[in-house]
Amino acid sequence: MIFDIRNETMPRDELEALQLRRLQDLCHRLYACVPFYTRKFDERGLKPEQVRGLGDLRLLPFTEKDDMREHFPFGFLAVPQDNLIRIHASSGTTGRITVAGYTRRDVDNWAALMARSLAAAGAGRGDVIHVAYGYGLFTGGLGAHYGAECLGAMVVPASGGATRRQVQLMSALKATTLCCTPSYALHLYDAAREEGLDFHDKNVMPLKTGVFGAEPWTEEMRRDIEAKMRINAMNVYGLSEIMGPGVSMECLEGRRGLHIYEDHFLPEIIDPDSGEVLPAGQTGELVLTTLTKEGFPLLRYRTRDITSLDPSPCPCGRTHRRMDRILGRSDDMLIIRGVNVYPAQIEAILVETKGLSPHYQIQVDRVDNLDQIEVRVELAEDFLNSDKVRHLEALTRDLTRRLREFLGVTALVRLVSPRTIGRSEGKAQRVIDRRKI
Ligand code: DLL
Repeated sequence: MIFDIRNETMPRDELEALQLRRLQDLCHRLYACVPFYTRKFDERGLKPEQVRGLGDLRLLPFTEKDDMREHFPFGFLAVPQDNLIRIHASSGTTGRITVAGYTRRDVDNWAALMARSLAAAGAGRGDVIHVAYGYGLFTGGLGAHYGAECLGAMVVPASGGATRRQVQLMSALKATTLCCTPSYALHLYDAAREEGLDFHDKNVMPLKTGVFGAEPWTEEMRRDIEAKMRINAMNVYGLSEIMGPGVSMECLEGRRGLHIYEDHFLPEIIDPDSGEVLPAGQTGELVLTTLTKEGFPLLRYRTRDITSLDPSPCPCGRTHRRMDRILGRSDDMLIIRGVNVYPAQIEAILVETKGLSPHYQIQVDRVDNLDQIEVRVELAEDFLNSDKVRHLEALTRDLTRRLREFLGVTALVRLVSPRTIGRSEGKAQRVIDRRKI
């Protein structure tokens, strides 16, 4: 079903005219209200009036995640702060966090875009939408929640955790749509089997659709989930800096690529090394400009997500271009159980810890459909020679606790003897990711 027929099927020429008007308005707002952008425009000798066509987008400056970190927390605010009604943040609780603030209209727009996404997956009034994305600073839970309400469906705000109870709830309340990460969906499936709840028996588990995202997954994983749960497993994409889930979404008819809601977001694909805009169809880094956001609007935000754009018409009738599923990242960010983790965050904690050396390796595996992260780190020579060695257990415990506190994920910590982690002549191989995604 198409939730917003007028905007989702707008003829391309009309859509592009709307995008241009919104881009021009955005440039004026940013130039007047956000000193970061005033400076960037001035450095280029650019005035907002010089943006006369969508092609002029490439004259405008990029925005990087580091820019947002440097201007933490409110440097990108474009409205008086008392216009904000909500804050979300990207995962991680250290200084590397980035926040985004939403005005009333931002929250309403987001709800409508998530409602579009759920409708594209086949959900509507009368559906029971079980939301097992985490509620909190992470955008998954509340994003899906407001979208489900906007659609007029009934929402079950389960959030993450207590997996067995979740599957019982799904059966008791007759959930028809599940929103969570694809790996958690598989974990729910395993838990249901243990509870004797059969997804193939639609009287017990009437689930028909999954709206999965927040981490990379493959076509093989989709087939696996669909066969196990007998559902349509649909891909939803988004990021907290831009809005949250609902930036783009697959439709049932096409199922190849995710429609980017182009009346709200302007996509480009660039070469991540040179920053050059790539021609249609080529694979590169996705860059997004927010056309309607009021609180924290962003110009040419470098997502670091690798994909391509497909301008060909879709059988569903939506005119918004589609992006391929995310093929990778142009930086070293890992997504562990839906939480974004940078190796540099781990390194920062290790170097702060007395008794450790700077030689470490991060191993990521998927066990029983759940991500597991192990941090192996060498003890310092002088620690081994000291009488503190009997405190090894305490050191392991302390490090585990601090990694959990600062990263938001539980890592298995393994302290190893000096010089046991392989050295490399070039770049150290810090991360071994054994998940097949
Ligand atoms: O993950 C928002 C979200 C919540 C999306 C629920 C979908 C569903 P962040 O925590 O800021 O926001 O992480 C954003 O997650 O840049 C991608 O690298 C990755 N990501 C999100 N959706 C997908 C997806 C949320 N469908 C980062 N496929 C993004 C692959 C995804 N990667």
